[in-house]
Amino acid sequence: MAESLEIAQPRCEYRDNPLGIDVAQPRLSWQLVSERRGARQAAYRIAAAASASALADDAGLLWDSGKVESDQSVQVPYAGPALASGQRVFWQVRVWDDAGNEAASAPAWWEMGLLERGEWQGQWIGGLELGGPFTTSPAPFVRAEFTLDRPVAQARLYATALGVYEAHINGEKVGDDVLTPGWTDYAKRVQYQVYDVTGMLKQGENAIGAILGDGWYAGYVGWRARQRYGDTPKFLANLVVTYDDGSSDVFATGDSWKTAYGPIISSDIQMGEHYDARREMPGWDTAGFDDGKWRTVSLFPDPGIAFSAMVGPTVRHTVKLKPGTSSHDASLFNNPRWVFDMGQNMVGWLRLKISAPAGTTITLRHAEVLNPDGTIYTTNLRRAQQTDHYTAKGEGEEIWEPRFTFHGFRYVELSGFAGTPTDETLTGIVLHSDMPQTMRFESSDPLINQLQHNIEWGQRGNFVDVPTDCPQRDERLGWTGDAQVFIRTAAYNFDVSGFFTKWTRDLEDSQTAKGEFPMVSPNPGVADVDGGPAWADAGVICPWTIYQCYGDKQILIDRYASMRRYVDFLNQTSRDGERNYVGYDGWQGFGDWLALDGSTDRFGITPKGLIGTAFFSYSSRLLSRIATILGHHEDAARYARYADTARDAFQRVYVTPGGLVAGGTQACYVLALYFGLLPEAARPAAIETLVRDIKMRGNHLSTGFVATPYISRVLSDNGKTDVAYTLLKQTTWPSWLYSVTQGATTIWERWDGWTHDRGFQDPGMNSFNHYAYGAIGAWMYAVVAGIDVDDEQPGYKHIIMRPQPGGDFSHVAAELKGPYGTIRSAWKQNNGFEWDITVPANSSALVAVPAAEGAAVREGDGPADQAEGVRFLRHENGAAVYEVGAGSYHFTVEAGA
Ligand code: RAM
Repeated sequence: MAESLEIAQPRCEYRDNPLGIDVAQPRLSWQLVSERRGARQAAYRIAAAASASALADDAGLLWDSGKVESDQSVQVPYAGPALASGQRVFWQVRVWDDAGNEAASAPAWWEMGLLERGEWQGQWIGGLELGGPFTTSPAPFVRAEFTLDRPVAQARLYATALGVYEAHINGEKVGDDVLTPGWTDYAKRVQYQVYDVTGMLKQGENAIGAILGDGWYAGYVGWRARQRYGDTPKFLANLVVTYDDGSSDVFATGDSWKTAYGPIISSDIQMGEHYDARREMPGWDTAGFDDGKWRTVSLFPDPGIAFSAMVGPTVRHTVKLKPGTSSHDASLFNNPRWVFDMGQNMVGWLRLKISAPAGTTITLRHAEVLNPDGTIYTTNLRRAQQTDHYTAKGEGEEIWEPRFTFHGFRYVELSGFAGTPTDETLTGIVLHSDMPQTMRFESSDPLINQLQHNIEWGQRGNFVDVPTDCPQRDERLGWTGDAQVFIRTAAYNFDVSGFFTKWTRDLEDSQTAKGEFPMVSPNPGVADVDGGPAWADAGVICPWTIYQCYGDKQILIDRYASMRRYVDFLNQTSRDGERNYVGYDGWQGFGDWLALDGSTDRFGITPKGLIGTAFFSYSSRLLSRIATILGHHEDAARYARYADTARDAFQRVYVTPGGLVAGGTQACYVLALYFGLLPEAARPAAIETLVRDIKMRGNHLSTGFVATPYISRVLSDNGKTDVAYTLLKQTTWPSWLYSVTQGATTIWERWDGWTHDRGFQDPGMNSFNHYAYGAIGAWMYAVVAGIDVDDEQPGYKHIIMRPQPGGDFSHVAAELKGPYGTIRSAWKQNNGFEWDITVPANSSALVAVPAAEGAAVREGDGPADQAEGVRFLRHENGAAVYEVGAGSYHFTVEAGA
């Protein structure tokens, strides 16, 4: 393949062959695969057709881009005629590279969803009983039968719920998604799913049904009562059947459907599920089932909200885990309790396999940690029960798992089981939004590798249709601050493009008329409206980060109006650029949340006005850049002015002429430096003061949620990489590795979640799976491994590869599957420095090889500056800097050079 060209990964709207999208001009992307140095795309041609055969014949096309001389291979918008609901488009791209090679992608397709709300037929249906603010009701089953009298060519199920649903056809669950349709602000919008169910239907009698759960709509959300959006779950489905003869029928939910309550006695995301297998209704989802005792469903008026096709991935089972050690506690007479260790703080549930007499109820309680006596510690769950009960039917081996709940846990207590559990009794089922994993980071330090593992698992467990703070206690909310803090790291580890495209829309849905972004989104009315500094700023930072990491301009266009409304709100409620000034009567914010900076409360002692003014300047600065990118030049000037005014206010109010920053915490210096808020002359003193504070604390940080993501970068960007490494490698708290040394398998909410002398921190706020502090990941990948974006050519079109070795690592290897292909950076350091990199075809990189001025840098077996595809630029900050085209390179610098 060496010199040749291949085209891989034809994708549409970030997905492979997406079924059911509602973007009018879907964006198409592909990757060039070539090992030739400098390989670039010279031109492309996209052909799109209404059928696979038309595409193959290249005749009667829907759209032909023609040969376009361009190197754009990511997010090229479809520009053919408007597309209709349900229309499938087959497409293929042909590419010419700069050496005249030519290749085509495999044919791919996308299919449109139901584009107009009016195209949905039928009515919202549900069960007969309502729960109350504190009482659950059983899960309704709904069903209908229908006859197909002609051969079926194609069938699609379009389905959604207010609540959560599991659809069934002819005895089988439709698709492999769970917790559909996901969580949005149900007062404004609901997502729907589309399934190809052609193979599930048969000529003759057919049955369709669904099981409905309370989900986020009617169940407990946050720490408030149930029923945040509505009192009972509701289901709407359209089964569109197209026959061989081209005619079609729609079978929709409505008054011909029947309902009954079955084995799911109660089901709630936070509380857990109770399933009584004796109440199963075998065959309820097959034709011919006797539903004589079922009642006609309840019909509900249409809420008049927007319907949206899925943008991000749905939630699925991704990994199975087997418990390791178990311990047996017979203290309860006749009711032994077994405690199992899953070996991993995970999110999902357990699959139970047992044989027990009818009526035996097995209880599974889930917890993240153990008490010193080996029992499970559940105090930090607050009100969330995360307890499942299974009542056996007594018919031999029974296998069960819950449907409409999830638990955050590592340990599980099994009780009510008379026998002795075996290896087969429990299986951990991990679930989360099924984002492709994109990062691999490995180093010579096992503790750092475990930290990386913990960051990844924190993301798995907390990306369940929305980015949540934690997955276990009675919270599990889309905290905007947490998401903002972690998004940069998240976008390395997994492909979160679709996930955040969806959630930034949620953010806009939850924006107030005044322009405030809330502290949680979706906002089920659990918290005040203005999220405050660093929380509300998610509304600007998150779209910007998706643009940086995926080159997605559309997200900036789509969110632009809401970002403007927000920054205008900041401006209107500021005083001469100062925000959250003394006397401001709005929300002051969460401060540097959970900082251990000497304060005794969780808000930290960093002045809130300082944080507010700093973020006002930062968000205005980002918006000004966004306005420039989108060509809104007047806006760009206006928001740059806001950013300057806030910076001036910051200096006026908080900075002394000698470069001291009021408040004096690490956070004060970190924000001032990272956001560029200091006069140039004051920077060196500020950096020294920050370093002095770190040293004075015995090489510990004192920052909380807000400043921690930036502290290492501030250090390494200002000649203090060694100090950043000292912090990274610190194993006593507060530090990233402290929890690792305590056996953590996810990131803790608090630096001191558990300590030898004090035991557990305040149980009211002590999660062991909170991704926020995992934000160190971005620094490890960008600075330790040396893979970073270039804002001028985002989405890794141009990569900044600038590793800054240190911290006694002898090797570090990272791989990132970016929009152009896999970027690699692997360095070794013992006698000299060796560095292997790969720059994907059709991208390029700035490569900074750590080397003293004048040192001989080699690439392959010759001097680097003479190597093919390598151009020397300059020597700066202890590195020889080159510009390279696509390809794999091997750089070496001799020891002592
Ligand atoms: C807690 C959440 C979250 C944080 C807020 C301020 O309740 O868990 O992490 O952002 O408070």
